Amino acid sequence: MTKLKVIHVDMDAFYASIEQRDHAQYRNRPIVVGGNPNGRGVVSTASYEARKFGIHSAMPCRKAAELCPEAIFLPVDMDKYKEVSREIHSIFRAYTEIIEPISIDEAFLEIDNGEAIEIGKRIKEDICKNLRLTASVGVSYNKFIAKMASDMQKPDGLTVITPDQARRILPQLPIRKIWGVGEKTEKELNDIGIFTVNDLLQYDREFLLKNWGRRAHELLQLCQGIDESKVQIEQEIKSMGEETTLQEDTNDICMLRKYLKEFSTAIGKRMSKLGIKCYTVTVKIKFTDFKTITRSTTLSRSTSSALRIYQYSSHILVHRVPMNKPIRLIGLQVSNLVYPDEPVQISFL
Ligand code: TTP
Ligand code: MG
Repeated sequence: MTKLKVIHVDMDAFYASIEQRDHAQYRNRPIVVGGNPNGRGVVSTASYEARKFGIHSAMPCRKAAELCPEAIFLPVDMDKYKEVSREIHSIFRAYTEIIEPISIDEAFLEIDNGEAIEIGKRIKEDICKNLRLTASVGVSYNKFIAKMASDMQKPDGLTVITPDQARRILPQLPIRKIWGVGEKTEKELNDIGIFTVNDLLQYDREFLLKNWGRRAHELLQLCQGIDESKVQIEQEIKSMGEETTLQEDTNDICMLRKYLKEFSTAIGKRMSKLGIKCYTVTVKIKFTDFKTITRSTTLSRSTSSALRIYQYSSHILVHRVPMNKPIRLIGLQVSNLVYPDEPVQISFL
């Protein structure tokens, strides 16, 4: 029998809940954390009371203030939220060492003793009792389904999904719910008539594989509830990266730079969420003849800035990648990572 061994924990309205916990006057009120109603900032998160007005993360604060004039805007207090994040991790460590942090308020845990459901419950209780906060927890047989589960009964939910249940739930889901399907992929799939997971499963598989290659394979796996990725403990995250096989082999610098920009934005966002910075930026290129090269730059100061990562990678592309044959794949990776609590590393440059 497939074991339920993965737990996904995601705190509810994390920054806003901490502020409501620490200031009684904000409880049951629409709270927006990030920026201010007149400033140019965007919403980091909003309390569930504020979400009823349609306010959500990444929305301009000005718009949030229009939607809910009585909303209370609070500045981001990152040091405090990081401290709470550390406290949550020490609760996790009471149950397992296999913890993969995904962001400041989200992590996967692997439980091998067959008690994942019980441990999921206890983690929620510990968080509630010790930190006076709520978490939504998903328990399942792999990471993808566990993450889907934790999202199903937010806030304060505990959702268990067995393989049988996954097989029943998945086909009805909009394709956007599948890991890795963002706005762009959703549109591409919609354009060929795929709106739900079932649509994809019923689609001409050969066509998908021929046109989308590995991406289609991965998508088909997830749509069938298959995800073999491991819960990766923190120390093992030594780098992060993005890459893509191009629709057509090319030497078009503008297009290649556009990919680097996209990758930098995604990587920068992920690093910021984890509070990680990097020293090394690497561009990977596979040419039309499958010859692969990597070219790296090591910075004198660590960064998590998408713009800086883009500038360095773009410089590598323009000055250090020969353009004598078309390029088939482009990738960007950051490594030499610095974690939030580590003393600042002395650069070897
Ligand atoms: P999320 O877990 O995405 O959001 P949340 O915890 O506020 O709400 P939910 O109950 O839906 O999980 O993100 C965790 C924190 O990360 C969030 O409280 C604020 C921060 N964050 C940003 O600063 N910007 C963003 O765009 C997002 C999505 C999150
Ligand atoms: Mg959350």
